[in-house]
Amino acid sequence: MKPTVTQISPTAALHYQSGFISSDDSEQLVKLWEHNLDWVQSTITMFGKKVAIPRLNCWYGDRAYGYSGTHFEAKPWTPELLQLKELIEYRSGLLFNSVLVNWYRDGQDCMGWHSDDESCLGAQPQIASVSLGDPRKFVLRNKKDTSLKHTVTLENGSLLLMLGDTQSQWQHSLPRTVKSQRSRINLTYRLIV
Ligand SMILES: O=C(O)CCC(=O)C(=O)O
Repeated sequence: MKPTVTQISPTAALHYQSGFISSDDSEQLVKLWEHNLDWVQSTITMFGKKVAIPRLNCWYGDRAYGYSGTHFEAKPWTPELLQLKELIEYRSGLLFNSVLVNWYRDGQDCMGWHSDDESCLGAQPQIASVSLGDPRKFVLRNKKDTSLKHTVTLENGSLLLMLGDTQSQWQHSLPRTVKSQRSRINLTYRLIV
C-alpha cells in the first residue's frame, strides 16, 4: 500500500502507511521484544525533579543518545531490529543508524509533548516510527499556534515518517487513554549525525 502524505506545513510532512508489517509478524515481534530487549524505566528532569517516564524504553544502534537528562549507551543491533531498519531504508530511501524502542504496557503509559529535536539529529531530523500492538492516537501541535493540531491513529503494523521541519515546527505526544488495555511497542528509527 502507498503511504498517505500529509503536508502539515509547507516544509513539514507526515507519510503514513498502514500494514507496513503484517499482523502475524507484528504479533511475533511484540512477544519477542517484550521478553528479549533490555528495557529500562527512564527518568527525566522536570523543574529540577526526577520524574519516571510512564513507559519502558531502550536504545539500540551505532551511537549513544540522550534527551531531557536521560542517557543511553548504544546496545548492539539485534537481528530483528536491524532487519526492520533495512526494510524501512529500502522502502523509504532514507538512512538510519539507531532506534529508540518504547513499550507502552497499557493505556496508562503515555508520552507528553516534545519534539525529537536534539542537535545530534541535525537540522531536519528524519524519524521513522513503527507501531506494533494496540492502536494509539498520536497528536501533533504547532509550536507557534498550539491550537493547530493533527491526530493520526497509529495502527498495528503501521509506519509513520516524520520529515522536513516536523520536529522544528511541531511537538508530538501520545496521550493516556482508558480505551487501551493492551500492550504496544513503538520504534523510532533515527539518524544521529
Ligand atoms: O510512541 C509513539 O508513537 C511516539 C514515541 C515518541 O514520540 C518518542 O519516543 O519520541
